[in-house]
Amino acid sequence: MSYELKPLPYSYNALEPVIDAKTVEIHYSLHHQGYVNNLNKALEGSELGELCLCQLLQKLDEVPEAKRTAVRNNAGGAYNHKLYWEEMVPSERREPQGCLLKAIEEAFGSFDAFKEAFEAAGTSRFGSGWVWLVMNQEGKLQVLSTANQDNPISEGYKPLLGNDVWEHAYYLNYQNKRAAYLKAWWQLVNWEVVEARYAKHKEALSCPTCCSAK
Ligand code: MN3
Repeated sequence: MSYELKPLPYSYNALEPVIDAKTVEIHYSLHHQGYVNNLNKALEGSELGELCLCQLLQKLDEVPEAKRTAVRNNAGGAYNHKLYWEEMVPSERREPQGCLLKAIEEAFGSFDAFKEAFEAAGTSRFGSGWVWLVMNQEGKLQVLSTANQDNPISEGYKPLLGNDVWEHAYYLNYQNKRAAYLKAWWQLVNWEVVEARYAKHKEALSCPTCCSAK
């Protein structure tokens, strides 16, 4: 069994003007596809390939040492980008509502304060990585960032929203202005998707959205 790249849920130019079509095309068809290909290569002939991406990332310590780094990087890359494409799409609403909004206000004081914390964590991530809104094991919300293609799920958190702060995500348009990309990116977030993730994780507090992640 092998992992597959799911079709992008919109056209390459659907995220313009915040993210240009060329960036989306390269990001999806070369970077994301590359992680999927390299994961399949790393797991060739291994039973681990039966696991969904999220299970794989939760069981990194069970991956044979010789393959662990390749699996960590490429299963992470495959899963992170899947979450990323799915949580963006033009939608009418630019703010969370309901239970998620309440939880954000409880954790950060306000939606604006949350955005500030998220942007600050993304800006200060040194080198390549991701910034996340996660749910911790007590069901509370936190902002954190991870290096490279690490996903918070490997540390017991549930990812609700993640922004890619690798230069490949923004460099054509924003060059070295990562903070400007992080600020503009709010225009793309589909809060309905984030709310659905939150509801699912809240309900299950165990293995979440992930099992459809192949
Ligand atoms: Mn990327």
